Amino acid sequence: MAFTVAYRRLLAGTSLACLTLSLLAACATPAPAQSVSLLEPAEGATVGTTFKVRFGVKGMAVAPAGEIISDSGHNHLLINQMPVAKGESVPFDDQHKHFGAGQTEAMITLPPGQYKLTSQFANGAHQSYGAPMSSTIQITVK
Ligand SMILES: [Cu+2]
Repeated sequence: MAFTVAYRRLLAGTSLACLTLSLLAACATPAPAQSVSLLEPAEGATVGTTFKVRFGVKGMAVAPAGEIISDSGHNHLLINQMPVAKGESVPFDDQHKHFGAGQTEAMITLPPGQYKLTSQFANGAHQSYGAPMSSTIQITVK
C-alpha cells in the first residue's frame, strides 16, 4: 500500500515535471536545434532587380569569417546552386556570395528571371555545414 502511494506520487511528480518541461519544449518533439532560413524574400515572391535578402540562423552564432569556432559561422547566398556538401569549401564566385563580415542581410541585384536562392551556412574557413544548414526558396525577379 505504501509502495502504491509512493509510486503514484512518483508518477504525479513525473507528469508535473514533464508538464513543466514541456512548457520549455523539452518534452515536445523538438524542431531541429540548428537551422537556417531565408526570412526575406518570401518563398515564391516577385521582387525588383535589386532586393533585400535577410538570413535567419537558429542554434548557431553568426560571426565574421576567419577563425573556426564550433557552432559558429557566416551566411552564404547560392544562386541557382545546390547546397554545398558538409566540410567542402563554398566556392567564391558570382553564384556563391559570402557574407564573411557576419552580415545577416544584404542587397542583391539580379537580372530579371526565375531564381533558386539558397542560404548556406559555413564555418569561419568557409567550410559548409552541409544541406541541413541550408534553405532554398524560389523567386521571380522582374
Ligand atoms: Cu564564406
